[in-house]
Amino acid sequence: MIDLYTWTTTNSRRGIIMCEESGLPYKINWVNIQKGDQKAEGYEKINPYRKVPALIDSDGPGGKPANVFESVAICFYLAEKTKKFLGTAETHPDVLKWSMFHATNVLSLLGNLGRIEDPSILSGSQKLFDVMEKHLAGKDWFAGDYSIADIIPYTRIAGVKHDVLKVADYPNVAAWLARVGARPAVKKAMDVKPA
Ligand SMILES: N[C@@H](CCC(=O)N[C@@H](CS)C(=O)NCC(=O)O)C(=O)O
Repeated sequence: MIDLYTWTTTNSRRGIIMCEESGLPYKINWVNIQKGDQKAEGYEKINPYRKVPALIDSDGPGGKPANVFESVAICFYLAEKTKKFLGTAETHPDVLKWSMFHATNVLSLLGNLGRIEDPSILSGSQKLFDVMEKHLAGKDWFAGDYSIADIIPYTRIAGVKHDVLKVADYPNVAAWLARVGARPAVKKAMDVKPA
């Protein structure tokens, strides 16, 4: 069983989507970061950085419990565990490079868009959108079939709300976003709410 520690934010939902897509049994433990649950005694054993999401897999490698924090690490961990969403031998290099493109550029820069007043964040984000728009021309997914290279950026791009940078101005990215959002696992993960 996988215990997922998460909340309703962009990074949190990435973890939920990956659990849902993996098809493995998992339980959500809501960590209300607005109320400060991440500061509770003991949570540092689940994530020393005291952030969500994180997981404990009771059936990790060698049948021993495994602890994983960082939403992108959760995507890689569950993809490797289930041997899903990592591409074929041929497309695996593309899955790796686009996953890391998103992890190291898209997640960080777009996370600051509209939050920090710095023109380089807008111009940098526009450059990322130009790259994605060009790459997705004539393609359904970032790297062959649907993979973690699509799961990793989804919630961040879905969350873009900006006066100048609009996803609708990038039709290939907008169509990709709709395709990912239409997946039953993604819909379920985006809708689940704390009781
Ligand atoms: N790079 C981390 C970022 C995690 C993160 O920043 N989580 C936020 C919610 S989106 C959080 O836990 N905030 C609570 C806090 O900072 O106290 C990941 O992708 O997992």
